[in-house]
Order: sequence, then C-alpha cells, then structure tokens
Amino acid sequence: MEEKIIHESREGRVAIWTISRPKALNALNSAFFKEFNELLDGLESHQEVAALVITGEGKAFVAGADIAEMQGMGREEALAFSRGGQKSFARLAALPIPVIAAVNGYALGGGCELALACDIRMASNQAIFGMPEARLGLIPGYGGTQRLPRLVGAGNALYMLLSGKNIEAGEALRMGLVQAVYENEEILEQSLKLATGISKLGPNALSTIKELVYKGSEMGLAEAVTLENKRFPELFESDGPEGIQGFLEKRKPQWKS
Ligand code: DAK
Repeated sequence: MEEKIIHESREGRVAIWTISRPKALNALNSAFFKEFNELLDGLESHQEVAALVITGEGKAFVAGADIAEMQGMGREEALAFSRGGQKSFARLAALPIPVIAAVNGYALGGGCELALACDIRMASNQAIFGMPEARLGLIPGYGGTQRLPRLVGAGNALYMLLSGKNIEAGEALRMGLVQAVYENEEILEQSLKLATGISKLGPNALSTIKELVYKGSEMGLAEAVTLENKRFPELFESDGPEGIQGFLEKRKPQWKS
C-alpha cells in the first residue's frame, strides 16, 4: 500500500495536515492532490473542525509542483494539471473555517501558491519563499500570478515572479506575504496557538469575515460595503446574540454551531 502523503492529526478542534514526501521535498504530485481533495471532502461534510493548520515535514513546506510529473506533458495535460491544482486551492480558500499555513521551510512555486491559498501565513525563520517557474520556462499554474499581487502588490509580486529569486522570511514579512516569523522550533506551536485561539471565536462570524474579505476584494468599495451591510444583521440570527450575552455575563460564549 502506498504511504499517505498528508498526515492528519487533531488538537482539540484544530486539524493539522502535515505534508510528508521528504524524498522530493514535499513536491505536489497527483497522489497529493487526490488525498488533498479527499481531506477537503471530509472537512466540508463535518463541522467538528474549527480551524486548519497546514505544514510540511522536514526542511520544506513544499518545494513546488512535482517537476518530474510535468516532464513530457503536452498542452492538454498541462491544462488539466493547472485546472486541477487551481480547483483544489480554490476549495481550500473557500472553506468556511480559517486556514493557517505554518511555513517551516522551502515554499517554492506550487508550495508558495498553497501558502497563498491559506488565510494566514506564519513563517519559520528558516522559511524560503519563491516563484521560480520562469526559470523552468513556465508560469505559476495554481493561482500564483493572481493571489500573489493581490496580497503583496504588483511591484513585490513582479519582483518575485520575474526574477525567480527566493526570499527569506524577514523579506516575506516586510512584503506582507507572511504575517509573523518565529524560530523554527516554535513555528508549529505558535501556529497551533493562533489556530486554537481562532477556533474559539464565533464560527459564523469567521466564515462571514472570510467571505467578505475575499469577495469584497473582487468588488468596488461601494458594492463591497453593501455586502458587508447585508451580512452584518445576519449575525444577529446566528453567533451575535450568544457572543454579546457571553460578554455581558462575563463568560465564554457557547456557540451553537
Ligand atoms: N519537484 C520534484 N522533485 C523535487 C522538487 C520539485 N519541485 N524539489 C526538489 N525535488 C527533489 C530533488 O529532485 C531531489 O531529489 P533526488 O535528486 O534526491 O532524487 C530531492 O527533492 C532533494 O532536493 P535537492 O537535492 O535539490 O535539495 P537541496 O537542498 O540541494 O535544494 C531546493 C533544495 C528546494 C533549492 C531544490 O530542490 C530546488 O531548487 N527544487 C526545485 C524548486 C522549484 O523549482 N520549485 C518550483 C517547481 S515548478 C502549471 C501548474 C503548476 C506549476 C506550473 C505550471 N501549469 C500546468 C501551467 C507550478 C510549478 C512549480 O511549482
């Protein structure tokens, strides 16, 4: 039997997915995407997981799409390869729960794109980010040319995409590509701490915030704040009353879902 590439564990209501294919620095192959989509199926159909942390085993988060698998691909296969990855990462970004990338090492190409599809990126001081596709005569195929400039601005994105240069965690922090940097030994612990804190907040509030940030960034400001205005009162029929009551009674809210 083939060994699993993604090892799933739980800490309270936080799921941890550890990508483990150390022989290829956790490069993303078709077996990875199969498992990834099965795990997404599980998350979408069960509500007990309140936050997800994705990390890598060894010295890489993910060193990219599997270059060996791309060898000999024709146009049709490349289209399917790119679409499959894009769809998978879009599913991840659309999860109603917060997803944190705990970037422990190399996050190159498809690995950087995976981190970009997460909601929050935490980096180890040994993390290395890069979009080296142009070195291979390619472009990022999993949403990277679009998510990267939306996150760090066109100038920083073009610097990374056109030069193919790697950047270290400190530079990634300066650009806004990552939200925090920790010592390597602490990266998972700190990411879990953040995820655990988040997992205690109003679940409907969290999913609404994600929806508004992602959908709103595709809209004009007036339309986006109208959407915010539509969602705000909806919270008064879900998490809002319990959150407010809990505050006033000086107790932790007991969310219904
Ligand atoms: N794919 C397959 N194998 C990889 C790999 C990758 N991305 N990265 C590393 N490996 C393998 C190496 O081949 C090596 O295998 P063996 O030779 O031991 O069999 C093993 O992992 C250990 O790697 P190294 O010996 O190279 O380790 P080092 O510490 O010396 O170097 C490194 C680490 C990360 C600097 C180096 O491995 C490296 O440069 N790796 C490639 C990084 C890279 O170029 N990543 C981007 C991949 S391209 C698209 C869809 C998607 C994409 C593009 C288009 N469409 C369909 C349009 C996405 C593209 C990418 O992500």
